[in-house]
Amino acid sequence: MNPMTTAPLLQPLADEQIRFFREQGYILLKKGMSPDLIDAFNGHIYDIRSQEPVPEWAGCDPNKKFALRLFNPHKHDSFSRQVMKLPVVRGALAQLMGREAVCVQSMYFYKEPGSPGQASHQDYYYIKNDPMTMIAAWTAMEDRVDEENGCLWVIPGTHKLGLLPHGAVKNLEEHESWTEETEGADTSRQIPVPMEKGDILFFSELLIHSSNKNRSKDRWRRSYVCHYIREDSSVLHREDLRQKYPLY
Ligand SMILES: O=C(O)CCC(=O)C(=O)O
Repeated sequence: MNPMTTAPLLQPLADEQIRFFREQGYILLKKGMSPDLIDAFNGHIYDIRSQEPVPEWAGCDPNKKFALRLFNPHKHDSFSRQVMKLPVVRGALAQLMGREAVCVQSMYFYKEPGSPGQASHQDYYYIKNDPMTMIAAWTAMEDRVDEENGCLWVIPGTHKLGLLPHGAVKNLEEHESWTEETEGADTSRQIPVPMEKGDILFFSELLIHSSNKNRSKDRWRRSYVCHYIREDSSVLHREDLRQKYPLY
């Protein structure tokens, strides 16, 4: 017997779930990340912005240290990279893409009470990649992520529409002004995706999705969102996202 073996990839998704993703453009993996790991990661991210001075890469408005988001922590911080490489995420992505994924972007959202959400959009509009293989993994970092504190909303099946035009955000009370909004989408078909701590939502780069304002009094809506492409894809337009991070 050969005592050496390469660790096999996890295969957390059943065939039926992979079919659901192909049909609807998303799939929710319940309890994908352990609450202990999330608590440690939330604390670690808090510590990064609590440093004096805040490291340059994590820079922010000094009066709003825990607002909006931390952009691309995986490029600078090994804990963020480890969470980006979670074996269950790596395995699910390989199942959905047909071969291994690499990471190109990460975002840690604070979404503090009272803060606006992000208007309907398709991620491909912001990150053009060829061939089109990008999938996001959006992890809930709070006990409850729901309509009150600004959960994600998706329009099932819209990943089959191709890229739609995007224009100015229409409702600035609800949504951040610095983003753009899909035009011509039938938002009456959108559904909320309530999540619990550690649930991971995988969704296609063409799926129309959004989030609303955090209307809770005191519940944050932290999330860690990483974007992955198939290892043989290349990011074409965004120079800042060209570096591919393997998941092993
Ligand atoms: O978390 C949110 O509110 C929006 C995130 C999002 O739309 C994205 O990562 O593409």
